[in-house]
Order: sequence, then structure tokens, then C-alpha cells
Amino acid sequence: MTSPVLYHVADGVATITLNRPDVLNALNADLMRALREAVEQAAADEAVRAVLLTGNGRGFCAGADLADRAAGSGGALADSGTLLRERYHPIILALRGMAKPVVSAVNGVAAGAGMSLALAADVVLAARGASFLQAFSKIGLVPDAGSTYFLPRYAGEMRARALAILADKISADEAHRIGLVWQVHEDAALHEEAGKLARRLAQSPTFAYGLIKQALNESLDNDLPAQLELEATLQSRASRSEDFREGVAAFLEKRPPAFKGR
Ligand code: T3D
Repeated sequence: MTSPVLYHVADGVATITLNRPDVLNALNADLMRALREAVEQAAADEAVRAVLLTGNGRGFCAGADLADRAAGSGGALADSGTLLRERYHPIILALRGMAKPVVSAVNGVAAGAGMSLALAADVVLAARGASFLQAFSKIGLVPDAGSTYFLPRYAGEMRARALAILADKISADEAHRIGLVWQVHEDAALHEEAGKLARRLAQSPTFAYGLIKQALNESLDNDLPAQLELEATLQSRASRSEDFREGVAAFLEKRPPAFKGR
């Protein structure tokens, strides 16, 4: 049987590919299980210093597999809240919380929880032909898997409300314009550009990246004194790292740094 998620490590980058192209990589129980395993493996593996999340075929991810839901996988009567807590939340929290950078390469449509998944990355790249859709309200659901957290923070409150309520599909260029995407690349170039970026990140100061993620994860929930204190605590740890010593030495010796990630 074909694996619903492909996992490949090279050059310090774990590439996780959603692999149900016939249904635009919709999230069924098997895919969710495999995705969680892949994300947790990437987070735990010290040889992995960056993660690249993408989709196989013409879609990135069409969100929850509605046929699977209708057919009763996970229990026809299963409560969506239970499914979210058991299947989705551990993945979103692991992507967000892992102490290494995550890049999503959105190769095609990202709908519903598929859009949430894309936005859970630290850097979102998209193909020009990709699109984004808060599909939830079209089927009488509420945005989930972090969409109501990420959207107002990235795009602002009005755009978050309009995207969630209207559920209109927006292009990659529009997503870039409103702050949901870092860069848009031509369709044929996305894979190469995303790989290049992930490999660059995998050569960079991973320990500091973990601390940067922590600072930004907590930023919008803190007031200024609390955030200043968090920065000082994290900087104290960063300044004791091998990479900091190497970074300063490389600067003074006018050579590129060779970061080890610790
Ligand atoms: O209870 C819970 O599970 C809670 C969790 C909820 C999380 C959620 O994500 S809810 C939102 C679920 N997702 C959607 O509602 C999106 C549904 N899909 C679409 O609206 C469209 O497919 C797209 C806009 C994403 C793409 O449209 P298009 O025209 O490019 O492709 P298509 O022809 O609609 O889809 C291609 C195939 O994929 C098609 O199969 P077929 O006809 O070739 O055999 C289609 O049925 C299948 N597909 C697309 N999305 C899903 C799907 N199959 C199952 N589940 C899907 N979500």
C-alpha cells in the first residue's frame, strides 16, 4: 500500500510530503497518523535541523477527508472536537513547538485544515498557482487546527473575519499581499526554491532558531515587560551556545560561520 506520507532526510532537512494526490492530500485517519509520526520523528532527530512540509500532486492539502468522515472512519458519529484534539492538535503544536525551523511549500490548493497546516510553519512559501481557502463555513463548520489563531495574527482582524466567514478562495499572490505567505515562486521553481531555503536553514544556528520560535510563539500573549524578560532569558541561553561563539569568531575572522546547531 502506498504510504499517505513520505518522509525523507537529506542534508539535515526532513522533507515530509502529504501523499494522497487523488484527493488533493485530504486528511484521513491514516494520513493523520503517519503525519504525526513524521513530525515527531523530525522533531526528535538531532540530525534534522530543518523541516520541509509539502504535498504531492496538484494540491497541498484539501483539509479533512469528507468522504472518510461521511463513511464513518474515526466513527461516523465521532465528535469533531474529539477528532481535533486527538489527531490535529498534536501535529499543529509539534510543528509550532519544535526547536527547529519548519518551511511549508504550498504547491497547490490549501483548504480548511490544510490551510491551517500550511500556516503552522515558520516560513510559508507558495507556488504562484496555489490557492488558500477557509473552506470550513462552506460545510457548516468553524475554522480549526489553528486558523483562528494564525489568521488574525498574520493578516489582521478584518481579513481574518472576512476569510473565515466568506470562505472565498484567494490566490497565492493575494495571500502574499495580506501577510499569509513569505514568498511566491513560479510553479516549476517552488520545489527547488523551498529545498534551497530548507538546506540553508539546516546549516544555520538551530539552537537560536528554537529560542526565536519560543520568543515569537509567546510574543503576542505577553505585555512588553514580560516579553523583555523572556528575551533576556532566551538570550542568556543563546549567548552560552557553541554557535554564538562560532558566529562571533567567524565575523572577526572575516569567514563564513560553520554552525553546528548547538
Ligand atoms: O470533523 C472533522 O473532521 C473536523 C475537522 C475539520 C477540518 C477541515 O478541514 S473541514 C474542511 C474540509 N475541506 C473542505 O471542505 C474542502 C473540500 N474540497 C474543496 O472544496 C475542493 O476540492 C477544493 C477547493 C479544495 C479544490 O477544488 P478543485 O476543483 O481543484 O478539485 P476537486 O475536483 O474538487 O477535487 C479533486 C478530487 O479531490 C475530487 O475527487 P474526484 O471527483 O476526482 O474523485 C474531490 O472529491 C477530492 N477532494 C477534494 N477535497 C476533498 C476531497 N475528497 C475528500 N475530502 C476532501 N476534503
